[in-house]
Amino acid sequence: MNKEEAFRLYRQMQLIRRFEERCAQLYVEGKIGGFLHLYIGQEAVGVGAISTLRADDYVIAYYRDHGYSIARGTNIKPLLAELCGKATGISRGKGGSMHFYDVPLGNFGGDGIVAGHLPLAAGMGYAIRLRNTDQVCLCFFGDGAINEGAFHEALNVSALWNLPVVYIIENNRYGMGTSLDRASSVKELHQRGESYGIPCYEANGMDLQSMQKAVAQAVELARKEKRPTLIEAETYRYRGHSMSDPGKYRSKEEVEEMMRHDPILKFGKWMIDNKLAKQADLDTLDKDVIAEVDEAQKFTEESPNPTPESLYEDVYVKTPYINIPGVQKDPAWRLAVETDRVPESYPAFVPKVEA
Ligand SMILES: Cc1ncc(C[n+]2csc(CCOP(=O)(O)OP(=O)(O)O)c2C)c(N)n1
Ligand SMILES: [Mg+2]
Repeated sequence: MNKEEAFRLYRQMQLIRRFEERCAQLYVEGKIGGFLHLYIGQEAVGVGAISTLRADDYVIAYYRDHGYSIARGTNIKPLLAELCGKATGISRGKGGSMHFYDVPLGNFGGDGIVAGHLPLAAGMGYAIRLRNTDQVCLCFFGDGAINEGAFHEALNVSALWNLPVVYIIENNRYGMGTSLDRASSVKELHQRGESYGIPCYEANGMDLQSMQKAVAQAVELARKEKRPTLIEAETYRYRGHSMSDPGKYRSKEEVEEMMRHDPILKFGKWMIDNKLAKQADLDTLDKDVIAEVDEAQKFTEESPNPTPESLYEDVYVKTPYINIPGVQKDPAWRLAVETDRVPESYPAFVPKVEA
C-alpha cells in the first residue's frame, strides 16, 4: 500500500470514529431522535472491504450503517442532517440512522430488519447477471442475522445461480444483548458457507489489511467467475447495541481488553513503523477530521426541518389511501390529493373530504 492510499483509508476510519462520537453527543443533547447504532470499533471492516471495490460496484447493509456511507464517499453533511431529521438529510430527514442511502454512489442503504436485506443483495447479484456486467455486490450484516431464514435462502440461491455477491458477517460477538455463544450452535460462523458450497474466509475485522486481503479475493472471484463468498470478520463494538443499551451482558474488562486492539491505532502504528507517516501527521489529520465534523454540525443546525407537505412524498401508499382520522382537514393533505398520481390499476377510491 502506498502512502497516499494509507492516508486516505486512515482518514476514512478516523472520520467515522469522530462522526460517531459527535452523533453520541448530539443524541444525548436530544438533537438526534429514534434509534442510533454506532460503528465505533468496527471501522476497519467497512473501510477495508469497501476499499477493494470499483466505483460501479454495489453496497447494501444492515442498520449499523454510518461507516459504509462514509467509506463509499458520501459527504458527512447530509448524513448528520439525516440523523437530526433535517430536510437536507440524505433520505430527506425521513430515514434516520438506519437508512443512509446514496444510490449514485452504489450504496443501497441500511435495512432495519435483521437479515431482511440479504435476499435483496441476491437480487442485486441477479440483476448484475441479467445485465451481463462484471460488477460486484458487497452485503454487510451482523452475527445475529445468521440464524434467520433469509440468510440461508439468500446463500442457497446465490450459490445455485452463481451470483456475484460477497456476504460479510460482522461478528462483534453479540446481537442486541445475547452473546453468540448462547445463540449459535456453530461458533466458526464462516463455516456456514460450506453447507451451500460457497467459499468462505475468516478475517480479522480489527485489522484493515486483513479485511482488504479477504475481501479482495472474494471480489475477484465474484467479478471473474460470478461466485458468491461468505466472509466472517471478527470485530467488536465498543458502545452499546444502540444508545439506549446499558450493556449489562458483558464486562467492563472485556470491553477494555478489546479496545487494546483498536483498528485505528493498529493501522496508524503500521503506517509509522513502515515510515509512511509520523505521529504528528496523524495528529494533524485528526484535527482536520474534527473540523470537517464541526462543519457538518453547522450545516445541520442551519438546515430547515422538512415541510408538513413532504410527509406525503416518498411513500408507496398514495395519499388517498392514508387513512388518518381528521387528515382531510389538513391543507397539506388536500394539496397532496390534488397533485398525487394514483396508479390506474388501483381500485377506485374517493376520499371523503369534509366541507
Ligand atoms: C427480523 C428482526 N428480528 C429482530 C429485530 C430486533 N433486532 C434489532 S437489532 C438485533 C440484533 C442484531 O444483532 P447483530 O446482527 O449481531 O448486529 P449488531 O447489532 O451486533 O451489529 C435485533 C434482534 C429486528 N430488527 N429484525
Ligand atoms: Mg452482533
